[in-house]
Amino acid sequence: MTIFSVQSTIFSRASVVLLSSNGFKRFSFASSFSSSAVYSPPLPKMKKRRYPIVSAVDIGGVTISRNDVVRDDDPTNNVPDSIFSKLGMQLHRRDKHPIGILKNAIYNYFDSNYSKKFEKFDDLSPIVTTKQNFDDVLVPADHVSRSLNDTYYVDSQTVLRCHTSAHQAELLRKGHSRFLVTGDVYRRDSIDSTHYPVFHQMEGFCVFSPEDWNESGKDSTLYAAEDLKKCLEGLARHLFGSVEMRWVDTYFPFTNPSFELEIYFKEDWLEVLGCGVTEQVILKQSGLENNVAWAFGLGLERLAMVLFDIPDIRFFWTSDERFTSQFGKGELGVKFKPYSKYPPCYKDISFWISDSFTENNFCEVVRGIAGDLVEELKLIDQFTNKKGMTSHCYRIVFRSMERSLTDEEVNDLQSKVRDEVQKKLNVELR
Ligand code: FA5
Ligand code: MG
Repeated sequence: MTIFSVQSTIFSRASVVLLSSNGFKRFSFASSFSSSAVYSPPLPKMKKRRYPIVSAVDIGGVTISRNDVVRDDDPTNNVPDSIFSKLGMQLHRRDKHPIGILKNAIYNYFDSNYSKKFEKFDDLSPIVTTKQNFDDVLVPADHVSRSLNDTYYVDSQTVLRCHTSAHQAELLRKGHSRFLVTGDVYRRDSIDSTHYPVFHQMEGFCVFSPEDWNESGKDSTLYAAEDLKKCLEGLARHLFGSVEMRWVDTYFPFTNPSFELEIYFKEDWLEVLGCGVTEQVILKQSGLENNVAWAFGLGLERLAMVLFDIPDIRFFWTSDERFTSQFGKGELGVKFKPYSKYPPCYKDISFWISDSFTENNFCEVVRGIAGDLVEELKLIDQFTNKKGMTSHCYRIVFRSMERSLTDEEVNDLQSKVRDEVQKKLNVELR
């Protein structure tokens, strides 16, 4: 995990604004938007693995079939069946699921503190245009998040949204000025207990008019930034009571200034949200040039992990009753009781990488084979020999959350991983 973060945090943190006692023990997570790293060239399309899956899903009354999303004939398409199978699951719309319970608790906070002035959207389609996902929110043409390595493309102009910010501009244009958008978002990412290729975000957006800040005597940006922090600190207290948290300065293309909120969880700082004062250009595009606004994007799994004490992000996708039966509609204070932890099984794999090798591609190959049986994937050693060849050694941790894995099963998974990395990633096993 740490290895992956090193790459994707090159630029991000300028300073820790509000430090609590453990302030210097930092641990950061890969996150595509708070990154200014540049685009890497598209990779050749990988052959899809067949899954026994449903052929169509219904999202907000629109039917989406597998062929709409997984296209073997389009070289830009990089959506595997394992991802298609997550479309339409809508965990955030299930009142007894931790993600749905959390969404409703956040709704309650906004309803009671802002007298129901925030409009709520939770069934907007996750299939959006590159204009919505990137251009409308000022993501630069060379930003890393646009690459095929980071984002799932349906075709060259259509993606699975990688953040709920994809809906900001459209809702503003339609005249909405205070809203919450909840939805599933998709990212090619690393594998560990706090990252999953599908997760849920809630976007918040709030537009102010001159009369709002004039009275305060403050400059509009400062007014919005202070209001934003007050709102989110209040939300954190509403959800957690007292919890150790800190603000970190960061960068997003769509906000300035920009911040992240981190919560101390399981002896580390966990980034739970990004936010900031909206770039004026975005407001101007919707005819709101005399206004100022703030926006935030919450990572719902991360907040739910802290709230319900859920140790691994894969739990959200299990249908094991020992998990699902522990949560009930409106029950916020519940702490998850783990039903025995099954033993992990470690397997190492070493290979000479090629120029086109990326860790996200490797993660996707492993997930394609092992699904949720893979808990973590870590680079444990790397070196370059005299001929200039670079070797990577990864440790794969296999563990089921539901049962003990047999040696045979794990050996079989590992042998498939060895076969497929050679075929798909153009690497040479050592
Ligand atoms: C964004 O997605 C911005 N759109 C947030 C934003 C909105 C900023 C509006 C400003 C204004 P970021 O990439 O940092 O930012 O993701 C936001 C949150 O999603 C993170 O803080 C984290 O809680 C969660 N998150 C990111 N990647 C993953 C992942 N792979 N698995 C689970 N949660 C994740
Ligand atoms: Mg982030």
